[in-house]
Amino acid sequence: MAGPLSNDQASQLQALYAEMAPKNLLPLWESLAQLVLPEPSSPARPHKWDYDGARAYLMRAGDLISAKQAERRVLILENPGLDGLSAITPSLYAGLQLILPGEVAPAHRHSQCALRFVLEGDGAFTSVDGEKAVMRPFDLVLTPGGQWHDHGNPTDQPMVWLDGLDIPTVRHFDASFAEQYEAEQFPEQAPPGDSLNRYGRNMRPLKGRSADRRPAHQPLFHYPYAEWRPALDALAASGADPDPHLGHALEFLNPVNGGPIMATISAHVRLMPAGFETRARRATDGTVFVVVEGEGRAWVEDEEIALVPRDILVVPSWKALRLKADSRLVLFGYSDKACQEKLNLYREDNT
Ligand code: GTQ
Repeated sequence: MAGPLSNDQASQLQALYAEMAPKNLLPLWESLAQLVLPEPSSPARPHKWDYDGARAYLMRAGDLISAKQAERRVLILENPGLDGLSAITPSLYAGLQLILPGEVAPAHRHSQCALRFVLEGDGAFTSVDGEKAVMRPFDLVLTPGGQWHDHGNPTDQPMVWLDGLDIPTVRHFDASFAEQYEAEQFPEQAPPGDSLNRYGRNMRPLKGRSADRRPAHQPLFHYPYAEWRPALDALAASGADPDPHLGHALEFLNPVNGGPIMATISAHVRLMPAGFETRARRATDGTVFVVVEGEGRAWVEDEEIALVPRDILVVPSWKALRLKADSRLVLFGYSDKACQEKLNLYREDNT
């Protein structure tokens, strides 16, 4: 529109809007600039949850409701900018799940993809289509969409892990289906660790029925700390220069195609040597980080955030992140990069 509106024009337009609104018709020209942004302007805010603080509430919940009663006893980590949405970024969900000794979280399946990143305890399991992954600290375990899963804790210590799901993405597409299994646990189909043995070592079964048991597109669902942590150390020890924006960083892969771990979620780990300071980097994938080891500081734009082990930090889309390792710093991170790349939306800016 060339030039400002005359008073007469403006008042006639207001009358038009008022008449159209009850017919569910709206003028695009009043909102175009907010709908088609020149660059991302996330409603999500950077935020850090300290583990000990959140854990105290989770344990109180543990005294008040059983895993069975709750179906999943989880505290949702809701982004302070996404009130009421149960979302940590506009596309992703995060929660802290507690399973006490002897408890079972009953079998169900749903469209949503989930990852679990173990924060506390050693020896509980997630069973996926009847195969257990025995969970140890800082293991990554997947329950891809559509697969039956239950959790149980046969140990004498509480188990806590971070749940990362694509709940808001599935909600966005209006595509959620979920069902309970008829029994508490899905019947065992294979010994614990079977898929890891067959698909987790850069190999795959040459032949055999068991090769067909897992869904062909998603055979591997356990990425143990005992494997990913030494890989990062070896990289650091090799003399390779850390990436100036990331440090030494490795992405978890689906062995079928070398792509991201699940259809909607990507995950990675990174190691920054003591004293290392990254350059600022921004990307369109708002990312949830867990501090695995070490102490350091993050700057999200100008906000400084101290980091200690088990802290959970969310960095929204297109906010510049800079990290400094005060001691050797190891982070796990997950984001919707997998989904954005499929939609040709992903961008990063490494300045
Ligand atoms: O363990 O299946 O945090 O279905 C949220 C939804 C965990 C789970 C969550 C879920 C689960």
